[in-house]
Order: sequence, then structure tokens, then C-alpha cells
Amino acid sequence: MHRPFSIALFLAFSICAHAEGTPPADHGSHPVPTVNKAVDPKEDQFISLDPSNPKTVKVVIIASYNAANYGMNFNGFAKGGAKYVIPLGWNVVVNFTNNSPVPHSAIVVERTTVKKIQMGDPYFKGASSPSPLRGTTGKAGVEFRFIAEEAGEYAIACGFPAHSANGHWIGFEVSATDEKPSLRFGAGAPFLAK
Ligand SMILES: [Cu+2]
Repeated sequence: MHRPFSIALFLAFSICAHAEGTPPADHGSHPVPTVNKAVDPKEDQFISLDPSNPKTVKVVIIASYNAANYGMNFNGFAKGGAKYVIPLGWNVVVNFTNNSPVPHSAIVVERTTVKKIQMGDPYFKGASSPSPLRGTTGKAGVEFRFIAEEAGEYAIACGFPAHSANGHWIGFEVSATDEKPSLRFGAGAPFLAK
């Protein structure tokens, strides 16, 4: 009994009025778009070194991993609550899937642009899932890759209009000083990719 269109509208235009963690008053009639009941994401699910290619990190990004932020999360985190740090010059191979019937996408943008209603092109060549404005659904997974060729503060954001502005983004830094890729959840210690 999914009603993707009404869910999408609901997500796109209703969330911003509500504080995180507080269900909207009319929320009861809309199913939360999530199928993955895992609530305890572990860092090593989402980052690993590629044993056969030097300076290559594999990143797993799952949209609507769980119900956090009404499903507008990556790997269970929203609003920059998780952060990847990738050494400058490394190759990044992203496997992107979407647990939800609501379209989502992943696009690397400058950190300062996450509040935009509509994202432009990815900051690095190739650094987005296909058709980031329309998004994709399904767990079939798409792969995209890019080179982290400029140090700075970026975000992995959802390119579906208004999602990133409503928190559907996590942090992504390219570091000129870190020697190993890492992923940090919240204020925890960075997990170094193995
Ligand atoms: Cu989204």
C-alpha cells in the first residue's frame, strides 16, 4: 500500500517544519519509507580498502538505511551526523543503494551548498549516482567512482529536490594530511578503513 507520490511530497515539503525526532501530527497515515530494520550501523559495513588497487577506498552508501530523519538518511545518518575523510588523490568507488520506494540519490557537493533546494553538478567528475535530480529506487545498487583530487569540506548529499535541505546529507572531507580513509559516526572516534 505504498503511495510513493504522496510520500515524496510529504518528505519534500513537510519535514522542515518539524524538529528531528518529533513525529509530525499527521504522520500516522504515512508509512515511514524504510525496509531495513537494522538500527545499529557499523562503520566497517560502509568503508573498506580495495586490496587489489592502491589508494582506492570502497564506500557503501545506503539511502533510507533506517527510519532516522524520516528515512532521509545515508547509512542511518543525516544532517552531517556521519563523516567520511578521504586522503587527497585517492580513488573513491561508491556503491549506492536505496532501501526506500521514495527516490533518492547521492552526489558529492561542496559542504556549503547542502541547504540548496536543487543541487547542481557533482563537485568531482563522476561523483554522483545516475540522474541525481530524479533519484533512483531499489536495492540493485549502482556504482560510481571519482578521484578525490582537491582537499576541502564536501558532503554526500541527496540530489532529489529539497531532500538535502531537509537533512539528507552526510559529511565528506578530502584531507591533505590524513593517510588513511576513515568514517566517523557522530562524535565518535574515526574508524580507519581496513
Ligand atoms: Cu533523498
